[in-house]
Amino acid sequence: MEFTGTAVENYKKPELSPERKEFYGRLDRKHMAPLWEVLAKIIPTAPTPETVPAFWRYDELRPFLMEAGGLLTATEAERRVLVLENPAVRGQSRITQSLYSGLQMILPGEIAPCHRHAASALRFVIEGSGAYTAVEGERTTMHPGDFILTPSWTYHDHGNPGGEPVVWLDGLDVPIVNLFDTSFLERYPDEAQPNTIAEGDALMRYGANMLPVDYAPATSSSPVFNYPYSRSREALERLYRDGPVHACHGV
Ligand code: 1HN
Repeated sequence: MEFTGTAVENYKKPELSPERKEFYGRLDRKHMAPLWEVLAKIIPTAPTPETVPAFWRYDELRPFLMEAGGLLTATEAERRVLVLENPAVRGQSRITQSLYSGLQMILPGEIAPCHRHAASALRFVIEGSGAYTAVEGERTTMHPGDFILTPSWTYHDHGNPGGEPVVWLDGLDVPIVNLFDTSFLERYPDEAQPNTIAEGDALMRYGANMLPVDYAPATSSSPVFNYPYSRSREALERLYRDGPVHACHGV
């Protein structure tokens, strides 16, 4: 798309005479403002992103995460997460204008209690195995590289019955949901939800190139909520071997 930007680019704010200034002052007291004073700012001739490129090194962040592990439990914190804040919008709990992100850790024996919220989450497992995320009655064990979804308004909790810390990257659409003033959360009455569905059920039922004959989706969310790295990796390696490999994107 090309920004020809004729109308607004040529737009100049009208002179600020004492008479006008006085008028704007009276508007201000009635919670009004003249558009011609802000038009160029609220609708520029080309996108002017507020957030900036930034880079977090896991090596540098990891010790802080471990320190947080010694300071408070996952239950106390509800979620033990260090939020990645874009340097240009500190304090707004966002990594880009539209996305929240953070590094979460769960230690052996811990439970991050069950809740659901309007925001949707995705997770990339970074380190450790043996912890699980449970979504709507089904657990999935986390391994590095796994991609896990918890769609909007699905009950989810995390637990670590294993022997090592497990760390993952969370991504949520919180800033988008907040933009519409529609963010809310509900806690499950117990710390963990009952484990009612066998592990791996969703992947077999909906992710094996088949669907149940009477399948009628209740929501627009994917019923598959774990994309195990072992499978993704196998597919990527095979595609890489067989080609074609895109010069830019690889496979
Ligand atoms: C949340 O529910 C999780 O379930 C992680 O692991 C991060 C950030 C904001 C709001 C809810 C989780 C979150 C969150």
